[in-house]
Amino acid sequence: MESDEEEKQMFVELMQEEMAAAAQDDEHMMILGCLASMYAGLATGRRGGSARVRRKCKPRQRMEGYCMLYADYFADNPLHGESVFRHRFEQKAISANCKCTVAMRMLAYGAPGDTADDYLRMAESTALDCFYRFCRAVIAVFGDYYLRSPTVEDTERILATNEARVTKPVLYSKWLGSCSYWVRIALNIEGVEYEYRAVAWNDPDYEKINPIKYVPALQDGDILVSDSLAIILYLEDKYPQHPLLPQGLKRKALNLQIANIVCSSIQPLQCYAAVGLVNGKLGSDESLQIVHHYIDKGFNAIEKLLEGCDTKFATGDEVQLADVFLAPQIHAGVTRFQIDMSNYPHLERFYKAYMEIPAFQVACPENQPDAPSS
Ligand SMILES: N[C@@H](CCC(=O)N[C@@H](CS)C(=O)NCC(=O)O)C(=O)O
Repeated sequence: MESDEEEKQMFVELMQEEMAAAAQDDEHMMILGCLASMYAGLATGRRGGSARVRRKCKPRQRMEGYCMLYADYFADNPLHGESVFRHRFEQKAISANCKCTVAMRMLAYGAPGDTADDYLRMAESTALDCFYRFCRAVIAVFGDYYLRSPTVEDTERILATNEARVTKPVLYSKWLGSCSYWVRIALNIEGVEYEYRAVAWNDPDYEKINPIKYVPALQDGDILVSDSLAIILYLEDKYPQHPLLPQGLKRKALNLQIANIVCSSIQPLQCYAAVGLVNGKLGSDESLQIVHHYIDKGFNAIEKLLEGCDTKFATGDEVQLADVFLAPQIHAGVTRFQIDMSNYPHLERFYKAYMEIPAFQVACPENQPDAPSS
């Protein structure tokens, strides 16, 4: 529409049309009323404002637009029903996603309410409203659990987690014992830094760590494991990046078999003989004979199990569980019990290879802080 005059003229024509129509219902009266008030608004002229400048306006046909909108959705008998109205108009409302995003951005970045305007097309007051509603909903749903005071279990768990984070595992060990030596090798292979705590003979407090009073024991955060095989399997689970047990069933079983021959069919029996010697119940020759007997029995069995083996280590070219147990047992045989390893060619070969590996060297009894200096 180009000018007020043309607009006035249009209202006049529309009113004449409406008045000429036969309709006498409420809707008709309402349209007439609207047209009349719009015409009156134009007729009284514009109030105040800056000097009027002629500007080119698009002919928007506002009146026709108004009448169509009214007839389509707001009349007593509208063209479209309520569901069409809701579909067309309500979806223009701000979506739940936008509302939640605004609230989360405000919480996460500490962003003020007016920053949502550009990206999410939301006024500051709406953003603040979303924020409060979101927080109230979160508190209503999760508040009972998360806003309660910490329980004893919560506190213990938090303290234990923090302690484990900052504390290295503690290995209770004795320098000479093969059982501690196995675990030291495993810890070194896994690359676990640990605190070495030497256990004195007959230390009465040690019973609190391991009720059977043997070494080794490992305190890892709130987890206390004793018995060497249990500790090594615990490390195996905790540090899967350096597996000591192979995947294949056959090789895995062979590793466990060799490890167990050492830890239950050689070490304890040789240990009893050594204890008999220390207690004066056995003479040194008698004691050594018993040690030789059990070592020979075990080593022979392992040699048979490994018949034809041409790998670098017992069950392959990588160090595995069998090697972790064999190295200390051979070391004890050679350094303490005068075992002639040429009787066990495979084991002799492996032993040379073990002694080249830093993880084994560092774990040697003579390199432990409680080892005698000479
Ligand atoms: N099955 C246990 C046996 C432990 C064991 O016999 N440890 C020996 C040292 S190798 C020990 O503590 N002996 C008694 C002592 O030294 O007082 C394990 O493998 O950890």
